[in-house]
Amino acid sequence: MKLDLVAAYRWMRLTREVDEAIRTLWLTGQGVGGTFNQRGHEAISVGPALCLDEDDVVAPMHRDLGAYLVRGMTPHRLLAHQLGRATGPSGGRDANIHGCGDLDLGIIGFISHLPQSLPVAVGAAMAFKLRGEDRVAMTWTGDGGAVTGLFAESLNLAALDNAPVVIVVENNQYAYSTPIEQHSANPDIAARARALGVRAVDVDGNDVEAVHHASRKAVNRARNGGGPTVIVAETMRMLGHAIHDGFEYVPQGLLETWERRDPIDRVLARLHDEGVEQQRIDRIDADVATEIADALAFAHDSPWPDPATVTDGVWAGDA
Ligand SMILES: Cc1ncc(C[n+]2csc(CCOP(=O)(O)OP(=O)(O)O)c2C)c(N)n1
Ligand SMILES: [Mg+2]
Repeated sequence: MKLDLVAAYRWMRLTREVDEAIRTLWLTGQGVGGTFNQRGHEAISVGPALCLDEDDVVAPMHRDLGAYLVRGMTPHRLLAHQLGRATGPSGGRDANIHGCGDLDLGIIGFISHLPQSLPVAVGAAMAFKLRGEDRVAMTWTGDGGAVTGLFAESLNLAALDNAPVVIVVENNQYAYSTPIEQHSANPDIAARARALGVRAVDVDGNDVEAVHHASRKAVNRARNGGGPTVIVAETMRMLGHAIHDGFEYVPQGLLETWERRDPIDRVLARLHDEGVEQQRIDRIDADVATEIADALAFAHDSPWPDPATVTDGVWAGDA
């Protein structure tokens, strides 16, 4: 199925604006949680998530806000989460993207220890296969995550089991302050995946059509018994690792090069090529702005968690 470019643009714009709202909350001293921005990753999170069916699951990472939104987590809940309010997905127990999940939406909360979401997604896919369910698991990991032992173990198991899982590697050139050439002896992540027995493709991670097309093929293949695929999506982390990081270590020229490949500018150019009127785009932008304003008001008006609920969801400890 061909990507609906207008819909993709809307999700990508919403992703960027929610991300900007989270950034502003922190910069104005209101956000209470860690703040990991995803600027530059809009195509990588939205494109693959748009390929999934309702019963599929995602296990996103910290720069995949678009996947949360596409799966149905509203900006209202995401911003309430960032303010630590009871109406957020963790009920105020956490206030950043770590642990931000909702199994009713098929979102496995992001696991902070990298790349632990990967074996969990592989395990979910193995369970779907074992139970004969027509479901696919999708997860995201970074270039840094891809040099861990767990990456190799997870891919090996996924390949052995022919598990219906799609693994998107967000190669954003850095793991914290370490550039890929300093953490990977062989920076060809797709080649490393293939060496482990998993089909792998490289895509331009700032081109939502390319990412979507590769993901669509991978999801169809997984659903039809064809097993796992790794999609290595090339992009750039356009801000610091987290908001406290001034990323002075990134050469300015590199950021300028990638700024010219901005995924939202790219999709806008495609929309113009396709003859979509500017008025229609302006309307989408205005709707997104209204949605963000509503979400912020909702988040600020939401209650703090009730201290009496502090042990809810705690499964171990003194009886
Ligand atoms: C096991 C483990 N070690 C260290 C960290 C701290 N940490 C969080 S993100 C990160 C860098 C991850 O880089 P990458 O996988 O490339 O993802 P990116 O942040 O670039 O999207 C590190 C070292 C962690 N979360 N888990
Ligand atoms: Mg990285």
